[in-house]
Amino acid sequence: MVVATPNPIRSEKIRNIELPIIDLSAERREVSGLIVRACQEFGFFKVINHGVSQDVIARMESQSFEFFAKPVPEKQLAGPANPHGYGSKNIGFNGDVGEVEYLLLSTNSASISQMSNAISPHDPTLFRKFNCACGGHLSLSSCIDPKLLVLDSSAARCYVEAVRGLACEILELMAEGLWVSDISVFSRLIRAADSDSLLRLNHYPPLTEDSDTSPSSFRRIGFGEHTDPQILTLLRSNGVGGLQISLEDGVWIPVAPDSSAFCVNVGDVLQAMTNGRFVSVRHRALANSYKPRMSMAYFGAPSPHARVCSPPELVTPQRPRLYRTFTWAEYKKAAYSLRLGDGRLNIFRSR
Ligand code: GA4
Repeated sequence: MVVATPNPIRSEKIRNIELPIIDLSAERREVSGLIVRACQEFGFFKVINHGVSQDVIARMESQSFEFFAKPVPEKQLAGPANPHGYGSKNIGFNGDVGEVEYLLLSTNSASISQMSNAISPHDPTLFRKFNCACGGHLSLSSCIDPKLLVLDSSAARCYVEAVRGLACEILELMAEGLWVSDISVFSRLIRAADSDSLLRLNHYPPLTEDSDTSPSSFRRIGFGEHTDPQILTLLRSNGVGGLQISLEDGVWIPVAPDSSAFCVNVGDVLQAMTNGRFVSVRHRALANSYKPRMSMAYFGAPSPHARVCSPPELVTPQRPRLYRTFTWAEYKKAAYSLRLGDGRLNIFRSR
């Protein structure tokens, strides 16, 4: 007879495995094969030679540090985190907390402009910075309305343009590597003008002089374990570690920090669209006790009414359809009604 242990304490193990590092400047066919393999085995990989200008990244990061260094009332000018704005410790609607403060933004222009104002209200130099900051990364269409120039010149606007481009490129490489004939089947969803993509700036502060210094305070959960609901996440962090992934319950793999790479991970929607070939893997972030960790995550998402279903090549008699068709709005509603660490995709499994 199995006797249940009251309040079992989940033991945790750390396993040191290096995530695949994929050089995007290598031969296309080879790159797409490596990406597919990484998404099947780890759901996570790093990309180098990714083409996002270090200048655009550095400007975004320094503005993020500037923002989080402000007094709380000023940060609150960005509005509450739900749906988009500044949050501290509380994550989502259902009581999840972490040692993190963050700025959550929709990547459409109106929301980015709101943040630009919160970061650098009335910065008269923004207009001048327009050309040098964006280099070749800003598309002509985003420059059309002169009223938007100051906003478009912001670091956030340039950063989002650049990472969206990179995410689309990676999604197309995935489709090619999976031998799906419609190679924009995934990328088209985040290219849509009303895509629900997000930019999230996370600041994990170090312990301060008056912090509790008991041993347990040195293993602080910055952002608890979860999977990302969207299609694809591109995460860039400063040189401070903290990200861990879990391929097996209770076993954590630390991801070595690398400020010149992007860490890419499969979200729930991509797991569903690949009919389970790619895995949306649980991960978490620990806060470093001594150094601030800053991460900038782009979550590429479909538009609310986009239908999520696998392309025909990925459904075969040997691999029948795993998930029913759903809209992103339906999925998001389910995600927000659950706790951070809850599994969500199971609700959408085909019978
Ligand atoms: C995890 C990924 C993104 O950070 C996020 C998070 C969102 C939030 O912080 O508001 C969620 C979380 C994330 C998944 C489950 C729900 C929603 C908190 C939460 C408890 C912005 C997202 O899209 O989903």
